Amino acid sequence: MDRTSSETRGLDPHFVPYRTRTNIPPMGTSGVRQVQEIFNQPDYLEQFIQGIAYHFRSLPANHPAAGRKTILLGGDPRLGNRERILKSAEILVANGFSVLMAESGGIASTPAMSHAIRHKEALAGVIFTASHNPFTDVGIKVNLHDGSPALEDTARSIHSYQNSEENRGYYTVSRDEARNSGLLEEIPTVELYGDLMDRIFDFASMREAIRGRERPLRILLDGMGGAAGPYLKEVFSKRLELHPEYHRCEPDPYLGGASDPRRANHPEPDFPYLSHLIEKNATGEYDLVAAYDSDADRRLDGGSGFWIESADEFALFALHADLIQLEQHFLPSGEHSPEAEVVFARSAVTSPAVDLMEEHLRRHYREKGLGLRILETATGFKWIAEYGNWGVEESNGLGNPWIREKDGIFSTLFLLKIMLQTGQTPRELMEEVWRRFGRIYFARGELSRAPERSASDPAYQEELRSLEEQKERLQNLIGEAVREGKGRGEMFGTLQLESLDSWDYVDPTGALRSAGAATILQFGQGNRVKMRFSGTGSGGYTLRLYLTHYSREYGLSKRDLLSPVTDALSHFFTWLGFRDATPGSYNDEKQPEMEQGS
Ligand code: G16
Repeated sequence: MDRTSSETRGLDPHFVPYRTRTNIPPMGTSGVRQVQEIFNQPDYLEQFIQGIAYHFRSLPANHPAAGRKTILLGGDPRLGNRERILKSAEILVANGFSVLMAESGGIASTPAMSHAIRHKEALAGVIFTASHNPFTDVGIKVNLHDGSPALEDTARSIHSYQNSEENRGYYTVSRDEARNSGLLEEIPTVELYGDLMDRIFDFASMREAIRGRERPLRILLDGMGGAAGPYLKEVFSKRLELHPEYHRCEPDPYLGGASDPRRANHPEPDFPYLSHLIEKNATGEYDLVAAYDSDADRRLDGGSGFWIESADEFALFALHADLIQLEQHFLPSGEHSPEAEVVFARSAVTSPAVDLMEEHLRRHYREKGLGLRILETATGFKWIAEYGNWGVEESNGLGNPWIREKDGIFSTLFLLKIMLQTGQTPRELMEEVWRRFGRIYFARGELSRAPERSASDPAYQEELRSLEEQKERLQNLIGEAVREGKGRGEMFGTLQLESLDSWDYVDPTGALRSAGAATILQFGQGNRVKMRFSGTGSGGYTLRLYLTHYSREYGLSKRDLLSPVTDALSHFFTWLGFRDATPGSYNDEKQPEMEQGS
């Protein structure tokens, strides 16, 4: 491997051999996530970052970002991240890169980082976040020069540099040296993000509409102790001159919860983790309510006692997309679509709410001289980013074409813009969509086992191995059932299993694929279940279950409608011969019934 180019910039990088070398795991759905005890082992971070440096140092001359030397660093505020970011800066500077670090010690949201990478025309960004995982997990995402998350090819290359025989130590400079050389600087990601949102939503016109209201808006925003807070305050208070109630909007090393690892908070914007907000929204006193995960790329929006599911909100946005001139991005001369078609993407396992609007959207864009494509991708927003980023996924993530990541705050602002424009509440807006196009009832559940021991317990590795075996057995049982067509025609509870298939994903280049991206179970009476293993855990396994049921009637009780399916699934796994865990914890168990009022 070549010597560091920092030597030519008057720095004096030194080489430090690793005391211990670890086998760094490959990236999963979205970067790498590990329990902190493993991540904090001596030289783990160093080996990780040095591997990233080797990858970016070795880009071929014909790479679109070849010649660029700037890497952005930032992340969520979880315990230890500020120090990890600075340590990484020392290593990257020693490797010949210049580093731009998010302000306030590196705390930044993933969408703001993604935007800043493009804005600064940087080579890449390294984002320190384990997203919805509690503070006891550490995670790192790598984003490319266009701001999008690294795809499989980059992930594989980084993984091989991290674990290569030649990666025996890391280069570093002192913190002072890095700063004094001018190669480590801070950037104002909050301001850059605020400017972008202003351009998209035209804050001046929104302020005017806000001033014209008879009654001031009541807004409640929950940052879940993550990176969202400073961005929320910038756009809602400073730029829109609103006065929201901010809950957990100070970046917090414990992500809005207890410092005791056994009671750590789960910073995921979904019903099981938002009892406080659910209660407040139920009073009906708030026009707009929202929560964000630790890196603010996902959200849950609602208001006036009502909650909007992610894919439903995407359908709502599809109906009002002219308000943000969406089609500009897909014009023939636009950025994403040489074929002049507007691309609406969604992960295959999410609710196909937007598909119900296909005819309407096709007609709408035909009048503008544009085609339409609605397509399904594998799970992981990186696949949606590849298509221009206008898409939605199963875990409350939604993207926009201005940023190559999902972006929670964008959604809340868009919802607010539509509310101001139409004078309608979130419930009225959603009911209009359902009335016109029908409703997909959607729920997420899981079948999972997590290690009960802590990583410092000597028997931890043994427990992990045993859980890995369970996972393998479950994988094999499902695989065998799909291959041999087992279970077809059988009754599970009150439902008959009509088909059982495996779905593979191939990306638009045809070069990258995700085999077995989902298993699809079609039950009778229009009940469909898709399932896949989570790729963001840090031990144990989680088989995610996604349930859908379509109806023209939108006011039914979701729980009643889906309970035969949850029951059928329990029977199915027992019938398969898998008894180590049973499916449970459906997100809608804690979801307030929102069917009344139809
Ligand atoms: C990432 C992906 C999402 C996915 C989520 C959970 O988000 O971009 O599409 O739903 O992980 O993935 P899994 O089901 O594999 O656990 P984030 O915000 O966690 O980076």
